[in-house]
Amino acid sequence: MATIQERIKELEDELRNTEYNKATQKHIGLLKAKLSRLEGDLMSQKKGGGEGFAIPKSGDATVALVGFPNVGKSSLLNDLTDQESEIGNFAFTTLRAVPGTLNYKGAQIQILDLPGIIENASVGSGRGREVLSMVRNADLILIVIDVRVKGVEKIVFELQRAGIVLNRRRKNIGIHRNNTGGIRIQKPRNVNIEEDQIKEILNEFRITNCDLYIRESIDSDDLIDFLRGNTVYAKALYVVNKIDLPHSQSDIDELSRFGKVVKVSASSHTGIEELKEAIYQELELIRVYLREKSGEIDMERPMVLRKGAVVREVVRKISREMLSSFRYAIITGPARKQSELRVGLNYELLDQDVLTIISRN
Ligand SMILES: Nc1nc2c(ncn2[C@@H]2O[C@H](COP(=O)(O)OP(=O)(O)OP(=O)(O)O)[C@@H](O)[C@H]2O)c(=O)[nH]1
Ligand SMILES: [Mg+2]
Repeated sequence: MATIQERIKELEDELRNTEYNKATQKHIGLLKAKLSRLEGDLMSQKKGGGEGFAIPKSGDATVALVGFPNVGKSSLLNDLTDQESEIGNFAFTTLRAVPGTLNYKGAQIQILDLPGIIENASVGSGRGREVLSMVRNADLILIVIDVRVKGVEKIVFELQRAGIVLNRRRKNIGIHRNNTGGIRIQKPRNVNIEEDQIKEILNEFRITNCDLYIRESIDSDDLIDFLRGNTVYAKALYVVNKIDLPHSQSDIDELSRFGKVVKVSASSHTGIEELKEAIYQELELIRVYLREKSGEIDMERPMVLRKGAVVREVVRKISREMLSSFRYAIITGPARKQSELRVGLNYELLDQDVLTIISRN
């Protein structure tokens, strides 16, 4: 009997050789489901080894540099942070994770330089599994590309195989497994996937009795990512490096179908400020300033939070006692129309809000 690896290889070959169109759409969905399930089996066989490089997260957010070897990841780390990571004109110069800190607009952003990944990284090639387990925990992924080298879809594919889905969001799907009763599906009318295909995919994951609740429009990839479990949905920026070298503009244009593209040259330091700004934007961080009792505002050291954060998070960061004695907060700031806003703990903050916290004592 073929080993799991051999079956994975066969499926990959078939996937590669199947052109995507209306007629093959369903078949491709099924191939992907099979592949995903087999990879799950392979991962659980190979316990251990996927532990990462034990770099603790630090700062306000973590960004991982991912790409083929020799594309300039370490050069970029050195440009973005005060850290020095070794640079070499050959593959696999970097052999472990090297962290650095980017200070930008008051935020401290941890940047992780990682060893290059190659095809089959997700199933163990190179230090692939360690690298990918670091990537899983990042808040943003920079896919670094050498402007002369094609094949970014291979990187995206390896990430997906490792359960890291880029620039898509988790869909609202629920499942309740039963012991009998077959498969029951509830779905809205506009779902981009037919009932028999859903059943085939469920079967592939060895689910024969369940209630499946699909609460919005999904495609087969969404369903597979859901059933696979442990999928992380990450944001990614595509960083095209070495644009100082001769290249084809149309190759760069093609990349925009994957996501936002930033062009840089690490060695001649071009595009680096734009990259910092793009990282900051993509992380959706907001800065909140605190007004002290004296009335002074510390403009140098904002508190950096995620977009959507509420007053409670600020208060909690200050101290637990503050949280229990909290009465209300006063907000002012460039994003506010009213001059002074009196709010409670669940009020959402905006970038550059100035907060005065009023406590009971
Ligand atoms: N021309 C040019 N060369 C660059 C640029 N950035 C990096 N390089 C060169 O590309 C080679 C690889 O750079 P690294 O930063 O070591 O690449 P890496 O992606 O970290 O490589 P690995 O650690 O092996 O995965 C070195 O010779 C760099 O000097 C650039 O913007 N332009
Ligand atoms: Mg390197």
